[in-house]
Amino acid sequence: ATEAPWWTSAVVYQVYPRSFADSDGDGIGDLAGITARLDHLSRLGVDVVWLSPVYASPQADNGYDISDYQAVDPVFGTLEDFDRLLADVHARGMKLIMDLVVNHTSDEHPWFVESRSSEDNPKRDWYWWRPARPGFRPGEPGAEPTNWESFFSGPAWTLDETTGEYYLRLFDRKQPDLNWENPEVRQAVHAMMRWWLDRGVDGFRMDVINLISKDPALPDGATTGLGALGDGFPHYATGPRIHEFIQEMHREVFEGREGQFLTVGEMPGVTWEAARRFTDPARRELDMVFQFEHVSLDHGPAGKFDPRPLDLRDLKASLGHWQTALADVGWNSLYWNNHDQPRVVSRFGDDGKWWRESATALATVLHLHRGTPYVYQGEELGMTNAPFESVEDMRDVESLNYHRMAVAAGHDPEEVLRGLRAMGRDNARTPVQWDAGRHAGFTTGEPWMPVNPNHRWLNAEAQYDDPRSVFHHYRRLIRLRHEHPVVALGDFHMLLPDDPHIYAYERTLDGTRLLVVANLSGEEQTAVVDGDWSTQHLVLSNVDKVRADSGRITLEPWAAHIFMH
Ligand code: ISL
Repeated sequence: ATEAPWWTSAVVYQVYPRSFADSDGDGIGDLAGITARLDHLSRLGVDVVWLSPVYASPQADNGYDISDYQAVDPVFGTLEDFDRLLADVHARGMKLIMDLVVNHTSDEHPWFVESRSSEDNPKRDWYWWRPARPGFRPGEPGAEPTNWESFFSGPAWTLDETTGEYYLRLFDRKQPDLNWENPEVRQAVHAMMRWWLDRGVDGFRMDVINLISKDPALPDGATTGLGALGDGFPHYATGPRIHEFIQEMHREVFEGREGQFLTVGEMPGVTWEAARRFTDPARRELDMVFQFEHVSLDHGPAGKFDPRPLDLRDLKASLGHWQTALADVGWNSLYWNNHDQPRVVSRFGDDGKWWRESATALATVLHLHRGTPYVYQGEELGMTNAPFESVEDMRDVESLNYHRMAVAAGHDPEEVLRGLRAMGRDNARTPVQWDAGRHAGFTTGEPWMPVNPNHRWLNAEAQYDDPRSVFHHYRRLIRLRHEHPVVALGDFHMLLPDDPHIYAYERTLDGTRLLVVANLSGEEQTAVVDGDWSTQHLVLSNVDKVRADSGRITLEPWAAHIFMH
């Protein structure tokens, strides 16, 4: 057996630069703002910073629409600001990974500007161009080359007047999909990646990387009842050449420098079977992937904006299954939150009466699994969803498009708003709450998106001096992973799978046994588990009084305990 890679005991912290910290008062977070707040990350004890996109971008999707991969957007600063941030991160013993968004570019990227200019432009084939559907005139309803629906509502194709052809864009109209079938595209991406690695970055989080191989026949998707649009997912996700493309990327970019970097592929809809292949070290593809099963369990029949309550048994079955599936081969990533998900304390916890308890209980449950945990900015403070009054308070292209189209299709506007309030991505994007002052210490100007009014009591400054705070709980969880190999590497065994309120599991490594038992409900529970689990073995809890006697454990609302012997 070889030694476990460094990232098996690491914790990653995601920074969404727009909302992290603003240094120049323009109301938008920036690189110098991050550099000025690195103490926060050192105190927390994380190992890696994942920086969401800071590249040049028209910001149609907050930087996930890139117009120059080798430049920093002026809104975030300069390349010099970036180099300073990277140097300071390294000086503190942390690493920094970049967001790699190469399924699509901005429509303002020079590659696309050229590509759209004429049908015989040398870069025409760098994107997916197709004529209108036979028998339809360009622009007519239904004339799109396929019936695929965009992630951001409506058809996945946009007509370009220049040539009268359509281009594929699985996300916004300003995010045309690159054609990875074309080797020049792949070479350009590899060269760009090497440029960043040579600059000193420590790896990449790869945006929707399982979408880069499409079935070149572009078949229509199955239609599901009412809507005229079809589900293209089976034809553009984890397509025929996906493993080939990722292995080629590994060879072209990382070969000979293995072990230094971290690669994590974001993969909506990925199955555990595919995830095993992507993360099997022998296949030389990726270190880990972000899967979406556990953050889809509360989606209703009409999708993510039709939420229903989570059944804890489903969550345990799902995460437990991924633990087992990637036990002998591959590696899991662990997350509740990122810039696309509502805040976990509001979603699966209780952001009212049991705010602190539920935020820390959920953190405990996640962080003691086997895998690499990701903390999204503000999660370590227990930040909550935002009190959006109307759609005017929202900024996200996904939410705005969905609202417009759902209302136009005759849905009840109040219902639409309810879905957006619960599940909208803007919940994750309100500014980080540093202190109780004006705009939470995020900016001296007008923030691009209002700060949550609860920053008066929910903020970093208030938590630094409070040992019971959410912040210090996260800090302790991170330290446990660093100090105890059983947390990083131990085998996982789910306990009490049928209990609707208790999340419990064991981890074992060599002679060490570790028990996590958490009450994810607002009522007292009793857990009965095998083994000599008593208070003298307690390692960490989020409540002051713990009652445990030979495996009979009383759990106050949202109590979460870790035992070890
Ligand atoms: O939140 C979603 C929409 O319902 C997800 O499906 C999301 O769009 C998907 O996870 C892909 O996300 C990534 O790529 C998008 C970008 O908008 C997201 O912010 C990014 O994380 C397009 O680049």
